[in-house]
Amino acid sequence: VGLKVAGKNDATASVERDTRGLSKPLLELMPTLGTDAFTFSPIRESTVSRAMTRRYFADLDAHAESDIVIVGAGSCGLSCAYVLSTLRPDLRITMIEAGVAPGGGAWLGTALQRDGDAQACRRLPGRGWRTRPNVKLFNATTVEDLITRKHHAESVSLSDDGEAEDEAKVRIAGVVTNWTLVSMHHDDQSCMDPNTINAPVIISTTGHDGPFGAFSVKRLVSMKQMERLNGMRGLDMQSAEDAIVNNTREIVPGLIVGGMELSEIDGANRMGPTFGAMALSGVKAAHEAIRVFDL
Ligand code: AHZ
Repeated sequence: VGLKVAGKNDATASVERDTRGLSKPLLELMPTLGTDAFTFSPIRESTVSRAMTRRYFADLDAHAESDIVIVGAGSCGLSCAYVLSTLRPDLRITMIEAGVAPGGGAWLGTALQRDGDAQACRRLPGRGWRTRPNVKLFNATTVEDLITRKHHAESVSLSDDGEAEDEAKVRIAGVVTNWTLVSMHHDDQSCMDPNTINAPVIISTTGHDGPFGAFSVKRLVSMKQMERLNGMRGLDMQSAEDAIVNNTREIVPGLIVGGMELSEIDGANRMGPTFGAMALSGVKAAHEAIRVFDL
């Protein structure tokens, strides 16, 4: 509770005063450890419990109405959050990440290499969300549906039989969330009510198809907003990087898609662990989100 260890570049780890009055650097405590003289001051479990739940539920309450929600904290989502929060500190930005830790595929991809854009991605988590007061990351939380509203297009085109084609078109107006472990058990448990976050702009960066990936675009197909997905193609780094950055865009009103999730819509190639394009797709998604938000 209240412990905060300084970044790895600091010469020594420093510790902020916690709720029990611990104020000395961790390294200075070493001589007293293992002696009878060392003892923690008394603590009650409920103090810790309250500290955790009070803050968590206050955050949930504050972010139930957000300006922008980013789904997925992989390399694309994190770079997007960094740019968005830098350019627009006035916006309330919420990140939802199904996994326990942010980073997505970059954890494995950057573990396989040691230089170039891999290093840049490794640094993204610290810069992208921890240091920005207007970005809140909810980890271990899954987006399990999209909130929709009827879309009122300015010009409604007519099909051959005169029926309005845009009648069933929607705009995305928020997300439905649940704790990841709950989302994974809908088949064998009942009455597990989700939470919701209303927001006029959603940015989906959930990666290519997999246990969690390509979430929003698959949902667009089942919601009949998109006829079908073209599916990610085989590995071709030459074409994949350009395609992902160039195709980052608003797919249906209120929903911007970036990163490898796009490859499932457009049939772009697999990219492999070359994360620079993911970071740049995140930059483009941030600018696109500001454009849509300001409309
Ligand atoms: O856990 C997922 C990951 O951290 C998270 N995510 C997926 N579905 C979600 C949902 N709710 C909340 N419904 C969800 N979170 O989204 C993150 C996606 O990160 P990523 O690194 O997989 O995607 P990216 O597009 O930022 O980067 C892709 C990197 C590449 S390229 C590639 C290849 O060419 O094979 N493979 C990867 C992983």
